[in-house]
Amino acid sequence: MLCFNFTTPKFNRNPYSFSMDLIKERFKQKADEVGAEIKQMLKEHGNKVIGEVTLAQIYQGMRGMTGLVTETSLLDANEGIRFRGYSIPELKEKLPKAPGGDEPLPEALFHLLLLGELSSQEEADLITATLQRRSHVPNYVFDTIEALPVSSHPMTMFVVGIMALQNGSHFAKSYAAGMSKKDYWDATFDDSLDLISRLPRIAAYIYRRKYRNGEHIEPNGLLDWAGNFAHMMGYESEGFKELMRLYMTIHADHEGGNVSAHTTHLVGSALSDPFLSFSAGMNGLAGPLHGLANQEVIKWIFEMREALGVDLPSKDQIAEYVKKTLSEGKVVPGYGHAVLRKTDPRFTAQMEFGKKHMPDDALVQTVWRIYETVPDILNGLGKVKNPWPNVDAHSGALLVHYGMVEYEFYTVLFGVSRALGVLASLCWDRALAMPLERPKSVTTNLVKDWLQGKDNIWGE
Ligand code: CMX
Repeated sequence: MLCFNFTTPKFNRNPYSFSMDLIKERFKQKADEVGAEIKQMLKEHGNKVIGEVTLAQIYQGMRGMTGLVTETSLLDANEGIRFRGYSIPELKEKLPKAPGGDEPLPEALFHLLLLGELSSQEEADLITATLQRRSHVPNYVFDTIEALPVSSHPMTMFVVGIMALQNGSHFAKSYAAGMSKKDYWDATFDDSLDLISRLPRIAAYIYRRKYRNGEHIEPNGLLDWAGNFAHMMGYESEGFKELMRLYMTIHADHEGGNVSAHTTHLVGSALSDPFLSFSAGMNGLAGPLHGLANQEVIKWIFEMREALGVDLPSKDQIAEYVKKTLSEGKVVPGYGHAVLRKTDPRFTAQMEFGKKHMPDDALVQTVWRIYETVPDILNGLGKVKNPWPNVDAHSGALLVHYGMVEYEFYTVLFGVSRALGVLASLCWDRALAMPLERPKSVTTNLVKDWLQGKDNIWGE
């Protein structure tokens, strides 16, 4: 448990910087402990074999191939995600909340991901205040976004905004000035905090530029990170703020192998600074098989409702439409997963939110009917390994309920949240001095030679 003593003379700064200094110190202490354990573990067990790699795996997206260490979360195929050992229902209960709110504060999740410890309310509030304090976005970042056509996809604007921020990277500046390896983690930590503080401002700017005639809303320094994000986008209801707190918490991390997390880690392994690494991860999130699926889901539901001419299609109508989608050689967005083999608990958490706040909403009910219909159909195809819904199957309908109908923006929301997980992981990568990632690849000709029994084919 962290302890904050504002009168300690060691830190003659404002209390918020003081608290982050303590969190930073605690992080470094933990990372040093874990680093020493790993060193010893590798000395004793470094040659132990973890699994085998099949030919199918190297051709088929490395499914199930353990090849990474990510400290912040772990995904079980049947149970779903655990953040530092805590399931989503446990986090909903244990993480601090905003005043009067029921949903967890994402900044408290960040504390957990970073330190592996639940935060007190006071600690969460101090992180909120720190993020507020660091949230200034220089004008040239907005100017850079403005240089793009307003028709650009919001994810393109988001990545461009992140890249414009890179000019302020502590890591890049310190590296250029000859920073020692032992200080990499420190500059990564500062860049990560700056990014997390500023992303909501950039995202809200993009939203208001593209969908609200460029009428921007100043931040409210009294609100929590997600609440302020909702406010800057122009959503003032407590319901939407609560949704943003839940949304930002459950989308934050999904262990290390998913495209956005793995890309951030991979690019970071070249010592690209957190801005370069995170923006690379966001380019991966913008793919329709990953984060863009959230826009695809609601687009698909809107198209279905329009084609059928009803607000709440029956299960039979949904089944017909699903079959049509499949017959056109398309996937059913929001269903399936590379690792999960059951309903995603992130879907369930959103379903519970829907039942509590908007049980009679026709679009939300449509999502539930799709859930009752699609798994059987996908199962019937005989090839889909996971017929159950993932996180993206539900999120759009909740957003539409509060008036956010601009579904092209949805992946940006996912991206703001994902920063919490992948940047906490990047801090760990640097603190544990993770090396350049560089797996071996082969050619099909080499594989064919190997199958014909040629010796010494892998260059051993
Ligand atoms: N609809 C139709 N077909 C599907 C399907 C779906 N929802 N999910 C999987 N399949 C198909 C695959 O396309 C594949 O078909 P082919 O053999 O013809 O190529 C077959 O079933 C086997 O695929 P799989 O092993 O079950 O799934 P993968 O691990 O290869 O892919 C995923 C996982 C998520 C890309 C896939 O399920 C999919 O495309 N889902 C729809 C898109 C989606 O919702 N993505 C979001 C995932 C969560 C996130 O990252 O945000």
